[in-house]
Amino acid sequence: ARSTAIFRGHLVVIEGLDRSGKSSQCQLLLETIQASRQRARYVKFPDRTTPTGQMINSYLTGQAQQDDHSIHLLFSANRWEAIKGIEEDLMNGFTVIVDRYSFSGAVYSAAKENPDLSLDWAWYPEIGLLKPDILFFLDISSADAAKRGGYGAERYETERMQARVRTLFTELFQRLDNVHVRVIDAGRSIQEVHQAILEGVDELPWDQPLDMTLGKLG
Ligand code: Z5A
Ligand code: MG
Repeated sequence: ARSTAIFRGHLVVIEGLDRSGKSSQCQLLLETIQASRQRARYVKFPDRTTPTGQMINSYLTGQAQQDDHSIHLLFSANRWEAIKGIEEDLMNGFTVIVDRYSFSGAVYSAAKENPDLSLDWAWYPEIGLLKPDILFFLDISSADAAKRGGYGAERYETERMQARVRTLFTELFQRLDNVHVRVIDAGRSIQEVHQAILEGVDELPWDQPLDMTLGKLG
């Protein structure tokens, strides 16, 4: 009998600005991969269902106060506690689609303009987490995002914050030269954005070992 190699799945991260369509695209990608009879799973950060996630949710919705550093480390802990499960799924051949990850983690905290919380400081707890095989950054102008509805009621959903976030994402990607980042024009239709993401996913090689972790900023 012919033996078939079982390859690990891909770690696909979708990042982007507010209302750039991350969750919509993750859902579509999940459906497309599953429709082609491949294994796939969706993970969203923050995962608000765990104990750390519930604390994060209370903070984001304004029900609880937190020191900037403390909440930052909770967001990071919320990823660290999930990473073993993600690794196991990848090794079992699942493509894992991640809706926001370490990149949002560093950028939103650094955007607070707290002089004691630099981008370098914010990135540090992410070092050692699994590195995505590909990261799609959904780029959208603030004008186009505004057409998709006003700001929500959560903390960080202000124009000043979002402008800082955009600048910091650019700086972060420039300083991470070994992360495979693909910037996607997310101002197009949902289907057009989906096609652009699929093209990137289809190009990924299948025979890579799972030995890649996020490293220091350059
Ligand atoms: N945060 C942090 O500080 N630290 C961390 O470590 C992490 C996150 C992981 C909550 O995140 C906050 O946590 C967030 C970052 C911070 N703060 N802010 N701002 P969240 O991921 O839970 O927030 P969200 O509300 O789910 O995400 P979002 O950015 O606002 O939305 P989205 O997922 O990018 O977009 P969407 O829900 O897919 O689409 C938005 C709307 O636009 C919806 O009505 C769609 O139908 C529509 N849409 C989508 N695509 C299109 C296109 N192409 N055309 C037209 N309309 C579209
Ligand atoms: Mg979302």
